[in-house]
This record gives sequence, structure tokens and C-alpha cells, in this order.
Amino acid sequence: MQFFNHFLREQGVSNELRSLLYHIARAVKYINFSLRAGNTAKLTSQNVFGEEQLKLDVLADKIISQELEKSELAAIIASEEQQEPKKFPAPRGKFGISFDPLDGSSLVDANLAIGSIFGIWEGDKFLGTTGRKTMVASCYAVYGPRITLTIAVKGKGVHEFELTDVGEFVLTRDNIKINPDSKYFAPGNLRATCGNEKYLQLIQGWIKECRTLRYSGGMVPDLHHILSKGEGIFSYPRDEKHANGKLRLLFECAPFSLLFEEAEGASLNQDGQAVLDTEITDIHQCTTIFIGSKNEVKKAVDALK
Ligand code: P6P
Repeated sequence: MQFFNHFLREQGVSNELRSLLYHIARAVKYINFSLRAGNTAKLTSQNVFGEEQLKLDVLADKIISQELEKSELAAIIASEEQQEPKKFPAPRGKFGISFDPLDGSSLVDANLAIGSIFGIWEGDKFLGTTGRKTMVASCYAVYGPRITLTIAVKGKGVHEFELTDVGEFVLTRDNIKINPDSKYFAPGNLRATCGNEKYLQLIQGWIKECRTLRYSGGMVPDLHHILSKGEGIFSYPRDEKHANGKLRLLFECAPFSLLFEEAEGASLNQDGQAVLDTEITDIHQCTTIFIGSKNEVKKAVDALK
């Protein structure tokens, strides 16, 4: 059994980054406890996207923000649930952390798996850079039958850890890789087929090829399924109301894109540009995304041209 901290040290991950990841792991533990005991009630508040907030959304955001402040390794943090990033006064750490505290929280009342997503960037700003230039690590937690934390440190592979009943994260899978082809598909934003014949034909093609559908409506478990099986494609194109799709670049797509490229998968937007090469111009900007098995991603984006 390999503990989280020991394994990352053996991988040559720096003390500072290991310490930051340890604080993120602690936040995941506390969020899990609150989910098991928490109130799924809706608040009267909404987030910046006009989405209703659950008490759990706000609590998860608070848990993570406090944990990152305690780490003394954050220079700036940006949450999907907050309008503006929070800068810490000097002398503070050297990392920027972007996070979606509880992605898919609307699925909680259906008792489906949800997750938290984290991007770790060097420096004290997000605007004007790209994931490829300044992101050094990313990770996500899945709150399902098992509580898992999957981590990518740039150049050091993708590794999955599971929370044990005594509160330790232990290694369950190392050096996760994604095959270039797949029999699974996760077609997001099916409403877009109403105005996009090519997207309809792409999905019909997957169905005619007798592929296996795996889509829950939660980005975190849907993408975790691809990493777990080592193959798949998740698509979320634009539609008439969302010129850049609905998923957020800084909080969701850039972190997952680092993980998937580290696992030898691909992550492109609908225009064929790598999501990691998309400049951050607004912390709440959205992006279309086709992510998963390399050959499947390329074929899907080409089919929509
Ligand atoms: P749709 C959840 O609200 C979320 O942001 C992602 O987790 C998920 O992939 C997407 O929305 C689902 O969107 O349009 O299928 O409801």
C-alpha cells in the first residue's frame, strides 16, 4: 500500500507542490464528510452563471478556500462559485489554484456521483496565459461509491488514489494511459443536435457502430470513466445559445486537459485547437471540448468542421 505523500515524493514531486496537493486532499476529505451528512437544500443564491447554489456548493467552496489559505502556498485562488479571484497578501506561496468546488451538484438529489476539480498554476495570475504555459498540475475528486483523487503532475503521469476507511489516500492505479481508439462515447449537449446536423450525424454514427454509451451528466464521473477504462470520448459542442459551449475553461476544461494529455489522450475545442493552448481572457470563460482517446477526438472534431 503506497500512501499519497510517499508516492508523490518518489515521483520527484517538489515539497511545495506535494504540500499543496496534501491540503487539497484534506479539503476533499472534509467535502466528502459534508456530502454524507450534509443538506442538499437549494439556497436562494445563484452563482455567476445564474445557476442555483446548494448549501453544499457554498460549503465546499468555503472548505477549499480555507484549506488553500492554511497551506500558505497560494498566491491567488479562483473558484467557479465566486465572481472574482482572491489574491493573498505577500509573502504568500507561488501557486494559483482554480477550482470547481462541487461539479454536477444538481445531481446530488438524484444521488449520482459528483466531483471537485482543481487546476494548479505557477504565478499569481490567470489572465493572459494558457494551461500549457503555466499549469503545473491538476487533479479531481469523485464522490461516488468510492472516494477517489486522481492527480496529474506535468511530466510525471496520472495516478489515482482512494480514500480508505481510516482517512488515508492510498495509490490504486499509477501511470494511467488512454488508448487512441475507443468503443465508449459520452455525448454532451445533445440539444445541440437540433441545430447542428453534423453533430447529429456524428452521434448516429457512434450508435450505428454499436458503441457503448456512458453519460451521466456529471463531467467528473463521465471523464473519470474514460480514464478508468483507458478509452472513450466526451463531447460538448456549442449551440445557438452557447457560442463557446457551457463548460468552463479555467475551472473544468483546462485541468482535465492537462490530465488527459498526460495520459496520452487529447483535448481539443470545436475549432480544433488544443484546450491547453487557449488563452485565458476571462476567468469565467467557457470552451467547447472534445476530450478522450486521441484518434476519436480528432475524428469527431473533423466531422464537425
Ligand atoms: P448538460 C454539470 O452541471 C456540468 O457543468 C458538467 O458537470 C456536465 O458535464 C455538464 O454540466 C452537463 O451539461 O447540458 O448535459 O446538462
